[in-house]
Amino acid sequence: MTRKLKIGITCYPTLGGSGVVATELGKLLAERGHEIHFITHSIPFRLGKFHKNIFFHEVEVNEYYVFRYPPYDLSLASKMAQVAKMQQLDILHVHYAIPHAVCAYLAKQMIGDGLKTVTTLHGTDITVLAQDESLKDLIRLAIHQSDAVTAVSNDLIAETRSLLDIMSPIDLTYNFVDKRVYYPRDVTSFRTDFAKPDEKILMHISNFRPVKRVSDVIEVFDRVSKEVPSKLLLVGEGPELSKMQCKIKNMGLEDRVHFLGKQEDVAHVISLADVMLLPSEKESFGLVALEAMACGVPTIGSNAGGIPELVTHGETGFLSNIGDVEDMASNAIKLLTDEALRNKVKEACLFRARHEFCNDSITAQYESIYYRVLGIE
Ligand code: GMT
Repeated sequence: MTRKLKIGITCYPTLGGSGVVATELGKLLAERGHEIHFITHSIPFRLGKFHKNIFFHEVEVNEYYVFRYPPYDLSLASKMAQVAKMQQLDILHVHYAIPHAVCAYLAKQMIGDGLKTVTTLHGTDITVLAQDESLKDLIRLAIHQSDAVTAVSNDLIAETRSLLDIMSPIDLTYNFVDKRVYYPRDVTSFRTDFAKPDEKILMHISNFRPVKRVSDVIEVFDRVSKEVPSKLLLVGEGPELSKMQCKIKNMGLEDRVHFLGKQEDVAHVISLADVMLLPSEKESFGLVALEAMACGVPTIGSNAGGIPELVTHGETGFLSNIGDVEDMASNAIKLLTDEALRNKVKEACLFRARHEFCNDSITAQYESIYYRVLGIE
């Protein structure tokens, strides 16, 4: 029987796709009998109910009065070392390079080589932060000092190599969804809250940062709604939200747009949609497009970063150049007005999500990386 491992996981617990992936991975590894220790500043928001084999260790910052900025990173590194020692961790798996991979390196210095570290790169830790000359060397150091490095798309691997001049191996581990959670839900009873029976629903879910180009979402919807009776549901919150509210008002679209704020039960919400819009400027993977795909909802968006590795143009969605809202709108109109095409694309979405991005196979890939760094083949 393969040895069960003790694995520490650090991620951003309260926001973003990287935190979701890290938390879901922890839950799945725990189901497979491994002991999981989350080391984070708060309980990961997707953790939910009590789980066998999962423990949570809270990182508390030291607020000593001489500190102008309480050093969270040092508290995290100390906590990692403390938990690793107390729980005899085999592996520390950190998600997002800054500061987590640097903290893992420090923890390893405190514990010794018995503790192996794995870093998963998620996107903006490379595509945005590694462009910053003041952080570049630090990120490169953290990557070189990890016992294994994984990235969520081939595009991100290529970006990491070119931006940081990294030659060492990087494993590809795509994002995944739990097929027991993400499947088309019956939402007939609450669909009527948002749209009439003859109206289509377009949806966008994000953290409303400039990189998501929410303004393009509105431009696309404006064009679509002139041709197809439809509503736009905006899910999530973030810095661009109020600007987008103004834009919607100025364009006279208020009656056709609903803001749903942050939502917990994403599979239910996504099942309301006929189309997901993801016109991002940068996107290393695009977890929301996979969540949509698994619920049978195709994505119309940009061909940025890793999106084309996930969305097959013409089969499970339609991709255009960044900012080409005319093309995105014409693809959406084509899809929303052709029922046969919509059904075909929906089937292709369900098949691809289940077969290519299935929780079982991606969890097994992470497991084999852990065994490899531990020298257990
Ligand atoms: O989508 C975001 O901006 C949040 C960000 C994060 O760090 O959580 O997402 C990144 O990681 C996700 C999980 O691997 C990927 O699916 C997203 O594509 C990636 N975001 C970007 O590259 C902008």
